[in-house]
Amino acid sequence: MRLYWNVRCGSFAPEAVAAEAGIAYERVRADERAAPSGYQEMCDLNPMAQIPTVVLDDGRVMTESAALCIWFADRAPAAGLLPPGRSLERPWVLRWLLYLACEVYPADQREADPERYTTEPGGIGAVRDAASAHMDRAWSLVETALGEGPYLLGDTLTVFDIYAAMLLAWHREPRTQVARCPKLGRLLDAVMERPRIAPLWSEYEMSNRL
Ligand SMILES: N[C@@H](CCC(=O)N[C@@H](CS)C(=O)NCC(=O)O)C(=O)O
Repeated sequence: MRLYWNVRCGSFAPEAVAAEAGIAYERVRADERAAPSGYQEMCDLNPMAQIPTVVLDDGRVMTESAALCIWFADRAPAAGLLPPGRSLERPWVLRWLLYLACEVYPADQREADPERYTTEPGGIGAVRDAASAHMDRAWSLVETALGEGPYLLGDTLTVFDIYAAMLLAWHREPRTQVARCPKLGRLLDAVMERPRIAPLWSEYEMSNRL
């Protein structure tokens, strides 16, 4: 299996899940400037030209960060990163993971690159403002799902926590956000300090705004 990654990109979550689960694979950096050959290779394989891109052992190309997290967690059940099939915790973790993937990640993209989401140059500011407001509401909702913590399931780390920490670190003002949502702040600290995740966290330059 080969995974294309880049700093501050959505490959962080599946890579952190793989690190926690002890899954081995080949890594190729794909950066238009810093690693142009990896970038070109990734674009040739994946018409979406998005990171993460994974090439499976049978040659198929796999995308979608949340799907990769779920798949890696299922491959290593002993790591406990996703509750087992019939437990009620599983749909709970999947619900909030997919909420992040479907609502928060795209809002982050609209906020970061608003010009891609309107054909009206005068509307760029409005796209960014609406994305910021959407994201703030979404994070407040996620905060209400967190209990004693530090993770969604208490002391048990799951794919949700890793994904949430990644998106929080990308926030335009992560410290303002976690001041508003202290349970999310506790989750962020707990994830980035984990011994198997901390080296990836710095390689991905995730702390730039923290
Ligand atoms: N839905 C995809 C989104 C992936 C994505 O947009 N990745 C960004 C990096 S964080 C990217 O490659 N953007 C380049 C582009 O969209 O042109 C996922 O969850 O994996």
